[in-house]
Amino acid sequence: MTNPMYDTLFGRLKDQDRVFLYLPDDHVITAREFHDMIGRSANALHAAGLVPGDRVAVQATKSPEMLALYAATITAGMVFLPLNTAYTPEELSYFIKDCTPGMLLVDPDRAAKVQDLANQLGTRLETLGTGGSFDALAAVQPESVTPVTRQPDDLAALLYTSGTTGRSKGAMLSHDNLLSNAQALAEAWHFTSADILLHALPVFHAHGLFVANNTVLLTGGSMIFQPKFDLDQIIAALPNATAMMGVPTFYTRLLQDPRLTRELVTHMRLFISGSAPLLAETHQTWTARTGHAILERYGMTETTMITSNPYHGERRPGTVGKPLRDVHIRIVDQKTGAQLAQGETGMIEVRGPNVFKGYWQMPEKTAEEFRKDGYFITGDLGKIDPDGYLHIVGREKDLIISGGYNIYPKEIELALDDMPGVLESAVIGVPHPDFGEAVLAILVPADFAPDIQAIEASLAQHMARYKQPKAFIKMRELPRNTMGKVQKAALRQQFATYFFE
Ligand code: MLC
Ligand code: AMP
Repeated sequence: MTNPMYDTLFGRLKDQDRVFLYLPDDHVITAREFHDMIGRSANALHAAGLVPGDRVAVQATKSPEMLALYAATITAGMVFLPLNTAYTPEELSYFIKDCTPGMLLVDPDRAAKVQDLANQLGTRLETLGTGGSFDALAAVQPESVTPVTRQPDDLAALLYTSGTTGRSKGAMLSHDNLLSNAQALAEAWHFTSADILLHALPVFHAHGLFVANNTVLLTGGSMIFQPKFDLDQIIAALPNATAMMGVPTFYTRLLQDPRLTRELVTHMRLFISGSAPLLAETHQTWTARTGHAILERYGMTETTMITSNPYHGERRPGTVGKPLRDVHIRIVDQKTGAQLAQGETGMIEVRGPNVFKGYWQMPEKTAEEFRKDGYFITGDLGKIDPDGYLHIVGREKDLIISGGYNIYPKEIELALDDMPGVLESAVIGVPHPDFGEAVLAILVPADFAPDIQAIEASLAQHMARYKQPKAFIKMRELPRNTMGKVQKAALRQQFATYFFE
């Protein structure tokens, strides 16, 4: 084997004239054409002087070019580092400083905003997409490519996950991590070359990037590749697709549309949900409306997919199913690490070929999150029922999951505490009909009242839109326990029925 991911996933596109990507406006890209795009992009990375092991950081709109760059980076022996398109230049600067990429690629209309940053850090900046400088470089390269030799444990991707205490951590994922997971998922979900996956997720996270693309690439299917979740586009595409992967918001939004009927989805064989809890009620309503039981699965950036409900057999609402092939989970006492009896609730820990290689340049942080016997501590709380299904019952980590995006309250609290008129703040996630959870900020005013509009305007300058609180509340003081720690659980309970305008 020379390059595990090329050999198993990307190389097989070569010389095939079948459609690989169905794009808006009836455009298609065949497997052969896509392989040519990979070849040209990989050769462009080499021509730009990048060498194996270099990080290639990308903050760009979802497009076939971006997907080809993912495959090209790995084929060229480099490490793909996608970044949320919502990040502000200020947020971007942390990642670029931390991972020191050989190249940063952004959309042409974003280049002016990040040029200063690239200059300051001495990072090579290129633009990706129509009229982009990288596309121009790739266009003059040969399409034939020689994959750079890599070992299964070599890095393929670096994906940042936010830390509870502030600093984001880059999760290092190897060829083998990603391939073993693609193989387990393809088998568990019965993907074949006849599948057409409706792909409307972003490609800067594990769900849209690995779970969706790698499973299809491995099994030789094709994708209806949509730029983002758009209800009309999804409804239009469903009759031509066989499978869809989405976050719960996809399903709740579709359920609100009268066009979602049994007839619309007769061609579909599988609906998959993950990245955030799917309410049992959504599961049941979906089944009643469409005749399909949504298959819920559970994963993390650090581990890619861990458990899945069965393809054949009961897809149990409110559970995330059983461990995937070769993946082991256990429930332990949070403090002692001792394994708990079946049925008891505790920390979920996971071990297997899917588990990442550690956090980029953070050996101590990595050591803290692993047990000595190799189990990774997820930060999620769960229990296993008598039939072996995992139930996620909460999170030990202070994390909000809104529409499938992770938001760390600490990051927002630190920004709010610096605002004029704010003595202190607490940020919590409360139930939201569209996003599952939404960010609510509770402010304790100092000696003068904080100006909420000014705070919103200031946050908008520095912070991605999805992290910004959807509502603000003022309180005289925050509830604290005897140790002086803010009681977030009490706040979540108090505002559980908060009505978002
Ligand atoms: C958009 N907004 C959000 C938001 N998405 N706010 C909070 N949470 C979100 N997830 C903001 C917008 O900026 C906008 O601000 C307003 O909310 C309404 O936007 P919208 O047009 O309704 O949103 P839309 O663009 O349709 O996006 C919603 C979404 C999207 C759910 C389709 O967020 C999405 O694709 N989420 C998927 C995330 C994902 O892939 N997660 C996987 C992580 S991997 P304004 O300015 O209008 O107020 C992982 C591992 C695993 O977790 O297990 O899979
Ligand atoms: P991320 O770090 O973005 O990969 O987010 C991973 C987290 O998403 C997990 O630790 C869980 O808390 C959550 N998650 C993923 N899938 C599910 C699911 N099906 N149900 C509940 N939570 C989930």
